[in-house]
This record gives sequence, structure tokens and C-alpha cells, in this order.
Amino acid sequence: MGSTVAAALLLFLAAVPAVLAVTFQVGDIARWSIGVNYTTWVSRKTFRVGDTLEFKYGPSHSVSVVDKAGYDRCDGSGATQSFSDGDSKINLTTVGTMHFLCPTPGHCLGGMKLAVPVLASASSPIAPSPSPSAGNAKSAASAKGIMSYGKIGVTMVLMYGLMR
Ligand SMILES: *[C@@H]1O[C@H](CO)[C@@H](O)[C@H](O)[C@H]1NC(C)=O
Ligand SMILES: *[C@@H]1O[C@H](CO)[C@@H](O)[C@H](O)[C@H]1NC(C)=O
Ligand SMILES: [Cu+2]
Repeated sequence: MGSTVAAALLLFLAAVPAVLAVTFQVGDIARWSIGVNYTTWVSRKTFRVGDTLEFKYGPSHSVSVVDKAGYDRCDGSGATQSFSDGDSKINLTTVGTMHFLCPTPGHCLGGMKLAVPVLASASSPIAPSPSPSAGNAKSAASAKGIMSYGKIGVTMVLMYGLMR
């Protein structure tokens, strides 16, 4: 019985293309805090329209959405949105770079700033023109392939657990 469920799950995950929206926990286990290099964090990921950023943080921190100038100068005075609830989810709705910082004095200078490049949704009809970015498109495609292999791997571990 368990293995039937697991097999069905495996079929389901294998059949669904890996274009499902992703929720990224900012900073992973380090969360939104001082001392994390968010440039490095961003560089290992691909963000797309439809994905969500989740900021988790303690009461000394907040999240402000700023423009590039604010980001560059660590100036949160022009923030278009601010969150202080400790668990803030931000939907990535448009292509382009989104900028964030922590408005607590000194924290942005301490590294709490984040610039997230948002690409078009993988299933978007407005695909980027294939000519100059063909290499990018190709690596995005292989990243997706890796993602679905990851899902299958997780499923297999689940399956193994259920069959024991
Ligand atoms: C973060 O790491 C990058 C290299 O990945 C480096 O260029 C940058 O200076 C670092 N930023 C900080 C604030 O340490
Ligand atoms: C983000 O998207 C989710 C699911 O699509 C929705 O429930 C939520 O209200 C959105 N949040 C904002 C701030 O728009
Ligand atoms: Cu802070």
C-alpha cells in the first residue's frame, strides 16, 4: 500500500515539469541576519516571476523594499514597502532586479542588503529572445533538469522509507 502511494507520487513528480513556483528562504538556515553575504546567496540561485522570497528574522530586523539607489547607499528612506512581522513573504511578480535592505541602523552596512535578479517565468509566453541569451537559456534548462532529478531523488528516499 505504502509503495503504491510512493509509486504514484513518483509518477506524479516525474510527469509534472519542474516549472512550479519556488519559495526561497532568504539566507537559507542563516535567515535574514547580519554577517551573511547575500550576494553569494543570490549567485547560487535562479529566481523567476511567480517565485516567492521568505524572510525570517528576529525582532531587531525588518525588511524594506528599496530601489537600486537606496540599495547602493544603504538608504531605506525611500522604501516602497516595509515588513517587520518576522516572517515576510514577497512575491516576485515582475522581471528585473528587486532590492531589499534591513532599515535598522548599521544593519545594511553590516551586510543586510539583497539584490535579487528576477527572470521571466519558465512557462511565460514572453520568452526572452533566443539569440544572444541562448547560452543562458540552455543553462537555465539544465538547472531545471537538475531540479527535477532532485525531486525524484527525494521521492526515492521517501519511497524507500515507506517500503521498509
Ligand atoms: C560577498 O562575496 C563576494 C564574492 O562572492 C565579494 O565580492 C563581496 O565583497 C562580498 N561582500 C561582502 C559584504 O563581504
Ligand atoms: C503572493 O502570492 C500568494 C499565492 O499566489 C498569495 O496568496 C499572496 O496573497 C501574495 N502575496 C502578496 C503580498 O501579494
Ligand atoms: Cu537587521
